[in-house]
Amino acid sequence: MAASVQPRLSAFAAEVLDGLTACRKKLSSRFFYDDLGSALFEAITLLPEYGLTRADERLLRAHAPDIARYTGRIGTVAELGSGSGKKTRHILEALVRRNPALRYRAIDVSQAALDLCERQLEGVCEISPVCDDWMQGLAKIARQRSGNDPLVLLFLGSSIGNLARSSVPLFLQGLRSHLLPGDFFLLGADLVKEVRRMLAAYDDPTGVTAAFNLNLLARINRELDAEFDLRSFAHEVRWDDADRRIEMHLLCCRKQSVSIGAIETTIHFEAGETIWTESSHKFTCGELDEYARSGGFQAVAAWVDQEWPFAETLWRAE
Ligand code: AVI
Repeated sequence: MAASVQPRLSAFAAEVLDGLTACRKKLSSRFFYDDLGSALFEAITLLPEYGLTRADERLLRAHAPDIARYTGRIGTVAELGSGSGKKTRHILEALVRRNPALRYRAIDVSQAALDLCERQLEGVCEISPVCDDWMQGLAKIARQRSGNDPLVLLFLGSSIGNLARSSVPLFLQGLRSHLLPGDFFLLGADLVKEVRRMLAAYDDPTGVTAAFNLNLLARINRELDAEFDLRSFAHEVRWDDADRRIEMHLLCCRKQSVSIGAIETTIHFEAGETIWTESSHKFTCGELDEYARSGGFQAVAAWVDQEWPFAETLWRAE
C-alpha cells in the first residue's frame, strides 16, 4: 500500500505493513514492549534459564565502587532505557557518595516505565527522566548539561545485542556525538557461551518467552484490528553460528490468511513459514574492544561474570 493511501499510519502499523508484506516476513523486536510485553519481559528476567539479568546485576553490585573509582566525580548519569531501576541503584549509590548533587536521567519511550523507575530509585539522588527515544533523549540531555563534571551513559542488559551487528558502529558513533571527551559509557553485553545454555535462555519450559513472542501478534490484534489465531503460531528459537545470534521466530503451523483492519491488508501465510521477531547477538570481549574503537571510545576496564558469561565494559569518550 502506498504511503499516500494511508498517510497517518502509526509507527507500529507502518512496521507491520512493511514487515509482513516483505518476502521474508519480519517484525522489529522494539514492538514487544507494550504494557503486557514489558510485564512478560520482567517475568523473563526471573526465569532460572535466563541468566543474563542476574549476571548484569551481580557485576554492578560487586563492581560499582570500582566503576566509581575509574570515573571519579560525575555530574550526570544518563541511561538508555529505564529498566526497573534495580541494577542502576548500585551505580547511583556509588557515584552519589562522590557527588551528592548527582543527577540521574533515564531515557525511555514509555512514561509508565519511567514512573516505575522513579518510584524505585526515589531518595537515591535527584532524578529527572526523559520520555523520548534513546538518541533524541540523549541529544536533549546533552543540550541541557551544565557544570564541568563528566557524564556517565549506561546501556545495560545487553540491549545492544538486539541491534543488527552491522549497525552497531554507527549507533555508537551517534551516542558518542552527544558526549564530550572524558565522559564515560558503561555497556552490559551478553557473551557467547554453550549453545545449549543460550537456546534454553530463550525457550524456557514454562512458556514465558513463548508468551512474550506471541504477544506481538496479540498486540497487532488489539491495536490494529487484526484476526491472528495465536494458537496456529508457535514460538521458535534458533542459533545462527555465523552471526553468533539467537533468533526468535513465530512459526505458522497451517496455511492461512489473516486480515489486518487498520492497514486494510490481508497477509497470506504458508504452513512452516516464519515471522522473524528478534535477534539477540552474543559477543566476545575482543569484539567489544573493537566496537569501543569504532565508536570513538577508549576501553578502560571490563568485568566478566563467572557464573553466566556476561561483560560490563567501561569506555571513555576520546
Ligand atoms: C532486552 N533484550 C536484551 C532481551 C534479549 O535477551 O535479547 C529481550 C529478550 N528476548 C527474549 N528474551 C529476552
